[in-house]
Amino acid sequence: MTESVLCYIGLGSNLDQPVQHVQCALEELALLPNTVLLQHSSLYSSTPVGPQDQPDFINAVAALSTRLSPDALLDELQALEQAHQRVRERHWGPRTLDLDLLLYGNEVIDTDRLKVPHPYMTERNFVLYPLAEIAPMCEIPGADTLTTLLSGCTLGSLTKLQV
Ligand code: ROI
Repeated sequence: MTESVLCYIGLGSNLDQPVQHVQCALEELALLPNTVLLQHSSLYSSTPVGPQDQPDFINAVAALSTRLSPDALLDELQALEQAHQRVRERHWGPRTLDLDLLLYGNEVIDTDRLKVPHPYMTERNFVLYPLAEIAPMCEIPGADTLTTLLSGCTLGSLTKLQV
């Protein structure tokens, strides 16, 4: 077991009452072993990146303090996705719940199973804006500051929900 590490998780859902899936997943993250849910962003709706013939997504970002190793945390996240009946029908297609390990402290991880920082996080408005809401000064290893990244990333259709 490692020291406590500050992690950020990206949540996304666009099937079967996505707001409920994301809210429920936030509660489940708070129950993970050796982990504390510190904070989470508002929920946002966003048009899909990738194939457009799918519903809009609900997205959020959560901050965790965890003693789980990166792989153990990934195991827990994948178990939660499975518990939400996640099925991968097609690449970049719709999903009931997606839990992405965005950041694990300031570690850079590049294994077959896990890439941290999450490879696309620096270009996705549905990650950067919720992340900035809870951690405006957060550092992304190997990337520009969040402020700089945001200045190059349009808000587009991203809308904060009042839920
Ligand atoms: N698009 C949006 N807006 N939000 C997501 O969470 C999301 N997740 C994905 C793909 C299909 C790439 N597009 C997305 O995995």
